[in-house]
Order: sequence, then C-alpha cells, then structure tokens
Amino acid sequence: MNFQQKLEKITKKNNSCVCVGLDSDLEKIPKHLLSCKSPAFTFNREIIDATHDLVCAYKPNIAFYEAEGIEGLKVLKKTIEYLQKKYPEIPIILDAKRADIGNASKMYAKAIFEYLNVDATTVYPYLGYDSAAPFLEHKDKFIFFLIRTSNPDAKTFQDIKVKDKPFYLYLAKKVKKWPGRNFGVFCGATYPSELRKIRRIFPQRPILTAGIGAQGGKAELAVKFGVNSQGMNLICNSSRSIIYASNGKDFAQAARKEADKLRKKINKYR
Ligand code: OMP
Repeated sequence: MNFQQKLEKITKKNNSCVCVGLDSDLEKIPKHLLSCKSPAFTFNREIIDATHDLVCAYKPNIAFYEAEGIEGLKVLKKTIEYLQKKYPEIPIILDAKRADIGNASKMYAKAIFEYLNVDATTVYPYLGYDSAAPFLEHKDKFIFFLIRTSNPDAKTFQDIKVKDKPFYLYLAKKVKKWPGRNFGVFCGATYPSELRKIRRIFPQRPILTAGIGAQGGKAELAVKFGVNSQGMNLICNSSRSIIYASNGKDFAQAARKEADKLRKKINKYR
C-alpha cells in the first residue's frame, strides 16, 4: 500500500487527521525515563502505544535525533522499526526538510526512503525540479513540498512579490506543474488565509500542516481551509502540545488525552 492509500485508510479507521510529532528532546522528556537504557526510544514507544488509535500519521523530525549523534539516529531507526512492526497501517512522515543539487538529493532520498524506509518526507522546492526529482522518483513514497512555513518571519521571503503574486503562491503554481502523483504540500497552520489559497491551487492533494498548539495556530481555521471537499487529506501535526502534555509518570496518558482533544476539535470542523 502506498502513502496515499495508507493515509486514506487510517484517517477513516481512526476518524482522525491528527499527526503526532515525535520531536523527542532529552531535556524535555520526563526525568524518570532518563535512567532507562534508551530514554528517547522508551518515550517514543510509550507515546505511540498510547496514541496509535487516535492518529493518521506520526512525524519524527530528524533534527531531534541528529542532535544526539549516532545514538539519536539509532533511536530514530528503532522508532521507525517499532512503528512498522506494531502499527504498519500508520504512515510515517520523516520531517527532514531536504533539498540539494541532483546527485546529493539522490543520496538524501536514498537515506530516507531506502535506509530509514519511511513513507513520506518534507522537501524544500526552492532549488527547482532537478533537485526534487530524485525524491519523486521513489514512486511508492510521498513528498511534501514546503510552500509556506509556519514561523513568524516566513513572510520576509515567502511574501516577496513575483509577477504581482507573493512568492509562495508563485511557487505553489510552479510545483503544481511538476510531474508525478506522489506529492502534496506543506503550509503552516499559523497562516490560515495562505492555507486557503494553497488548498485552492491543490484541491485534492494531501496537505501537511503544523503549528496548531505550541505555535498558536488555530485548529478551526486550519481545518476549515485545509481539508479537501470530502473533509479529508489534511494532516494536522502537533508535537510539543501533545508529547509534553505532562512530564510526570502519566505522560503517555496525558499525551493520549491531548491527542484525542485535538482529534475531536478537528473533527468538529472538517
Ligand atoms: P510543535 O510546534 O511542537 O507542534 O512542532 C511542529 C513540528 O512541525 C516541528 O517538527 C516543526 O519542525 C514542524 N514544522 C513546523 O513547525 N513549521 C514548518 O513550517 C514546517 C514544519 C514541518 O515541516 O513539519
């Protein structure tokens, strides 16, 4: 089953557009886990076991694993393998935000789609099609091109006018013309009116969004403007507000509570 088929199936089965971001930070995970053999993996496993029936995807951000060097990368690989073995129906999006000249992009794509073997990843489209193609060539995998990021300063470059249009919209229209069915786009939930414009350009494709929760994005608007005409194909990532809902022994149950709260909130508007 490819990413899109998996996404559709799990969204319906779990009645959920929630993606839990596995942005596991050793400074933030509950202190009692630090004495475990692999604290970050134990944390991830507990969060996954507590939320697997409430989500449509998991999104580990590679930065949090690379920051711990080789041990962090082992945790990432182990987490991916755990998910694939125990919950194979849930798609994994590795947030890696890659892009380079073609031969280097090819190696990034190989690491992500062959070695780590995840279902999807995030890629910057700014270098153009020759940089994106090595990712798209993995036809059974899926790419989210970052069109509008969620950060406060996103507008400085992304709103620069190109032919009377903000650059991010110009970019969206260019990316739309790229060949292949195996891609969707990213837009921050902190920019709902931009999300609305991006959904109009991509009426059906999966959209990944983040920024609900810790970054202040509102679920109501993100959902209203982000879903397709069937109320589907919107993946709402939230990391810190779910995984760090408690730093006590009840952290996994607290994460479950937050994930379910977000799931219900999203379902109200889609
Ligand atoms: P929280 O703010 O803790 O919910 O985390 C958001 C997650 O989404 C992080 O892993 C970010 O790297 C990611 N993200 C953004 O927040 N903004 C973006 O513009 C793009 C992403 C992403 O590609 O997922």
